[in-house]
Amino acid sequence: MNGAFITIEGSEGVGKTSNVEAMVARLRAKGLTVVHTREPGGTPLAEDIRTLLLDVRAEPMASLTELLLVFASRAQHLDQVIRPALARGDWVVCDRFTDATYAYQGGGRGLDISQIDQLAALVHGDLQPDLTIYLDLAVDVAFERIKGRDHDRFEREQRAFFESVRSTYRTLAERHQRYELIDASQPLPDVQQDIATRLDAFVARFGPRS
Ligand code: Z5A
Repeated sequence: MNGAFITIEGSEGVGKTSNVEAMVARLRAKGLTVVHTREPGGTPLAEDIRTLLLDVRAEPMASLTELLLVFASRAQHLDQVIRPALARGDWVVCDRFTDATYAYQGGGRGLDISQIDQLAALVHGDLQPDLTIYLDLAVDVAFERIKGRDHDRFEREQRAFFESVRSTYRTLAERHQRYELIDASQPLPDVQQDIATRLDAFVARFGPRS
């Protein structure tokens, strides 16, 4: 595989959507072919699974059901989009990947990390992102940013859930060298500049591979 695999992560409301387009545009301006995609979702079938995951319904979803749906969506996305793109030498920018599963299903829901490890090994083996841009923001500030909008099934969770999500992400950021932790409490132009600096350094390091 020749292309780079870049993910953007963070809890709800940290500004992923507000920043990912600028990241993709910056890479394209360098002449790179970039596939911009997201999880859960990224293919029609995987987007249907996303709808199942996000919709609020009367029947509560068991945490294990949630975990399996996340990985079912990911298996489809890898097969149809991510692996073919990387094999072509394209760069992939993905809004969330398996780190979100460690943060939400592991940290938030309290599922056993070894179950997530096993499913990750089954679904993507040793394929890991080359770079992860992690937007870090206090939960209270994130809540304030999203307060006017319709809340999906995850966004209805309580503060303790999101504190656990953030704390898991911060642990991952300490553990993995591929992480770039961005202070998402800065004004948006500063966040974008910070990301651009890290992205440029990564492109210089990773370079176009033959
Ligand atoms: N999920 C999971 O459980 N397990 C998994 O493995 C995966 C996902 C892959 C959907 O993800 C849900 O899936 C997610 C976890 C679960 N649930 N939650 N929560 P998603 O990524 O589609 O959903 P999201 O996290 O809610 O993302 P979002 O709606 O796109 O929010 P965001 O991208 O982080 O924020 P934003 O929309 O860019 O910004 C929010 C507001 O803040 C907006 O008004 C902006 O204008 C404003 N903003 C942004 N940046 C700033 C700054 N710097 N200053 C001030 N205001 C700002």
